[in-house]
Amino acid sequence: MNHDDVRLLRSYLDPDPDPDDGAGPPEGALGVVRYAASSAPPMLEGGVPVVTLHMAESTDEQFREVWQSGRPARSGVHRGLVFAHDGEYLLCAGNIPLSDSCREATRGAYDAAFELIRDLGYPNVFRLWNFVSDITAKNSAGLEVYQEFCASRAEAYEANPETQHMMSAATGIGALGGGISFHVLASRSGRVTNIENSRQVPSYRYPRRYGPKPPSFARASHLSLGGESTVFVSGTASILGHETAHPGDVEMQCRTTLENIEHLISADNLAPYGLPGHRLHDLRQVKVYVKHRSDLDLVTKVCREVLSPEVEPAVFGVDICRSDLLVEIEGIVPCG
Ligand code: 3EB
Repeated sequence: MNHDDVRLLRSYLDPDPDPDDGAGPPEGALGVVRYAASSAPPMLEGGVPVVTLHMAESTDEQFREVWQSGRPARSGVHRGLVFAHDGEYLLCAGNIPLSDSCREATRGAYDAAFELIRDLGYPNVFRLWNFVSDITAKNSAGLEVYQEFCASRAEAYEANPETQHMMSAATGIGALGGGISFHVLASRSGRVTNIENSRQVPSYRYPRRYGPKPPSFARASHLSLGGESTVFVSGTASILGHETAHPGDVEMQCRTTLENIEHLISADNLAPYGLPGHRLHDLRQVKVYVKHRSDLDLVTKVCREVLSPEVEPAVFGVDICRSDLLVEIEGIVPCG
């Protein structure tokens, strides 16, 4: 590959121009994620992976996120996952259908993703998303779906020590249907630094009360490649230490979440990683998840107050992984 050609993956999040139909993915896309009013398993459309998540009611605005490398990609299907890769970037997506227990299917899907990453040679995972319908519902064994998902994901990471560094920035959030949909972005030669937040206990050290095995993700990941870099901010909630701050108060949860992100990307928090700091105003491609639809307007207002006026946050009314968490926010800081 011509090295001058290596660029960070471009992406954008827009209102879906054509939510009801498949006009097809835009030219040069590595993958497309649709935040839609119904779900579909990930599939290849014209050779491009398309993930359709049930994240909106039919009257809500729908969004589309496009990941674009501009280079020709090869795509395929591997053990139920769809993927595309272009020599520098890999996007792969899977779906675990609804059932009473997601344990084996989650393990199998994560194992398959790790295998693909290894076999195709994209070991530098920098962003993962997990959309989980009925996320706080209990299965017949009395375990919440998210907690069972976390246990199974932790086992997949444990099963292969070389995947530990793949506990990168992630989102774990509710969806309105569709089982568990996940997608992963990885790079061949980029340098990934996984970042923790000094205001929060690392997710993989949460105590047992949040589930039999802790979640497996970093608070952010820094990807550096070809002289450019990006900070990917994980789904962030009103958690201080490991505890939910301001239960029952959505406005304070929203403000605390934004403060958590502000601190996460600050010079204070990033200096130990040898990285410069950023401001909340630098956050782009912001997604906001709100547990109660009646809080959508208030949360949108608070986010608009604090974020750059250039940012149009995509706001979704979906459940969140703990019964007392009311808001979760993620985004990207392009560092040039
Ligand atoms: C938290 O901080 C809130 O399980 O992949 C945020 C980001 C959350 C990722 C995941 C969960 C996940 O614990 C929830």
